[in-house]
Amino acid sequence: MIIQSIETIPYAIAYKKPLKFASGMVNVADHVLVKVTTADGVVGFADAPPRPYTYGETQESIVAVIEKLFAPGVVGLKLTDSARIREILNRTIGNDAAKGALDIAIWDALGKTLGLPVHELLGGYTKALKVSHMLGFDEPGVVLDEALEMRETYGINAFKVKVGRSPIGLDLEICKVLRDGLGPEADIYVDANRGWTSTQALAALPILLDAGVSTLEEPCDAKDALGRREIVKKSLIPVVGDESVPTMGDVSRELLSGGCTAISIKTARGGFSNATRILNLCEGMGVEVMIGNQIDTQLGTAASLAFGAANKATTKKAAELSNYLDMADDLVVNPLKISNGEMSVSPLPGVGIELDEAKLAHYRV
Ligand code: MUC
Ligand code: MG
Repeated sequence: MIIQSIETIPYAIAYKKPLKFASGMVNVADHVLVKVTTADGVVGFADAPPRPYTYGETQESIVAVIEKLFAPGVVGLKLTDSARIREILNRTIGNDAAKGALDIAIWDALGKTLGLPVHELLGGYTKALKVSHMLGFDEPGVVLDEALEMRETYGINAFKVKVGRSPIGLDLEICKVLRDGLGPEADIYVDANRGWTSTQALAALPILLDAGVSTLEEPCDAKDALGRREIVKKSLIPVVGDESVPTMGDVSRELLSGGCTAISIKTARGGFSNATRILNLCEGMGVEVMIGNQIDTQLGTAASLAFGAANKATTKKAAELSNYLDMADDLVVNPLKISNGEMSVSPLPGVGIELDEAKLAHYRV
């Protein structure tokens, strides 16, 4: 149970197809694999995805913050010393992907030590989640074809559409094309990644409603507080906080100030421990949640799946679990599967992923 060492391994795996969105683009998974080894020889691991355009972290900063600031305090503690570990991590502001991977690696090691899957340790609500697919920027016909192919191949019928371009016409046209092409049953929702101004988002509201869009994520920057309040007041669909709400404090601030009415939970930000706190806060306030994707690898996706399946509130909406499909390769021995629009949890102890050490050696940088 004693944490003996913490290792950070930067690696890079290309994407077959880049994902473009209002705040940036991903064409390579330049992530950090975090390994926690206990005195009993158990190894837990997790993935940290840097998103500099969203949270300011880089591959180098993740390695540095874990090695210089977190590891010296955490090594020597027990896997179950969660309050002590949280105190050490929270002495550093931000760095939520670094904190998240360390937290998940510790949970993975705990699950393996106890011989139990993490989804059971966290609540064990169900064994499978409905999957939603994220559609990046492209021409309307290309976006529709991708959605139809995802439905045909994997049975997925929930789609998050990236919007946030200026002028807003192309974004809104894509929503209409998707609704016409996918029919009334498909769940279509949008994410502007702060790309629109509040005025643009307000102008988009009736058209989004007309296209049957179910939720509107980060329509403009949450720091535009009055604009966000106005959008929330006028919107007939939930306004979802994502990058504006990485911590519990952010969630309460945004909900209480009227900046959003629903919350995207991402285990990549702060890990299972942070996600559990945010989920409980939202449940207590009667706020809808969804499982988001930080453009995760299979390792990161398995963590989102374990957390989402563990709790009831995270099963209501389809979870964003499919971004890894666009990667040219991955680091796992037992790949994730999507069929009939669902992904099932692994019965293995911990997060349920077996790491391919040969591939890690090949892709490490
Ligand atoms: C999302 O939901 O915003 C894009 C940037 C990031 O950090 O996450 C993604 C997806
Ligand atoms: Mg988002």
